[in-house]
Amino acid sequence: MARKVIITCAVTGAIHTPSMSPHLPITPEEIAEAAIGAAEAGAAIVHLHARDPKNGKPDQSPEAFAPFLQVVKQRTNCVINITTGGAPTMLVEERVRPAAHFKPEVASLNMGSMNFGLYPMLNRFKEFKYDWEQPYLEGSRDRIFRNTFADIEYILTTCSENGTRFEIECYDIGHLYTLAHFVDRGVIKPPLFVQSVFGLLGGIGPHPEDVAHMKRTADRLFGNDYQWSVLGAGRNQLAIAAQAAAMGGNVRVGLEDSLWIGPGKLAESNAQQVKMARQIIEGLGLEIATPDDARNMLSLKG
Ligand code: KMH
Ligand code: ZN
Repeated sequence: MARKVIITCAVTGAIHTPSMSPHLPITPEEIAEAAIGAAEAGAAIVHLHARDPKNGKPDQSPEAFAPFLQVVKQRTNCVINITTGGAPTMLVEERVRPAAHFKPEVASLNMGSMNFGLYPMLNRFKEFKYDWEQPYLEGSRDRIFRNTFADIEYILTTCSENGTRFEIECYDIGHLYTLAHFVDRGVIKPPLFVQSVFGLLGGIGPHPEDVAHMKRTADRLFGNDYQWSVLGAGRNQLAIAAQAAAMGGNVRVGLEDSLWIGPGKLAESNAQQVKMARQIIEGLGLEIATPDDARNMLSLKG
């Protein structure tokens, strides 16, 4: 039987801003439609952020999530994954609110503090529709995405009480060691779902050697107790997905991570990227995981 590969689709995020692409989902209706389209195209998990529909600014209030969560749950069987990363401008108490409120099967968990370089996008995007966009991107020249040990533990304990498990976002090798520390202390239990992130300024690069090193290190630290997934930022998205799928990994795509479908070509939907990831996976002779496969593989509460 072919190995099953989980596709996660991160449909909007908090990195890209509305002026960068007309296809970035902003309103609850757009976010719901994007998540449903991604699920229909083969995503087993949808990773969700919310935005203020007036201007597209990241919004972690449970009220901002409620309208699209309801629709996605009604219309799909896919695993709901709520961000606890929010935006790099937010403090942890604000970031954890929607996951604490809705108690999803999965929430993201960022494994370390880092510089989070959004500002290279300023070189490409010169004109902005909303006032908040330029200062938000510019501010990342001197901003830390804060995830202290105490912050991580706070998210872990708050969400674990509800049976929520984690998409553990590791942006560098050190984050794997931080995860091993929490495993040793029994604060997080296997099976782990390690989402390694490549190609963000401030984190590990997108070179094939970086991908291989991340996998080797995670294999050494976690053995068979984890599922490995990858996320390549921007133009690296599909190349890294292909490499990782061939190496035994799962893949994440979506407009949160890349606005593109090819060189200089904007993706017109999240589903378009999911279809591309699916083609790569099936082209390798592998199968895509259904939402229930993903629930089994990750021991989710269902
Ligand atoms: N934007 C991704 C690089 C989160 O939501 O917790 C990481 C992310 C963070 O998805
Ligand atoms: Zn996210």
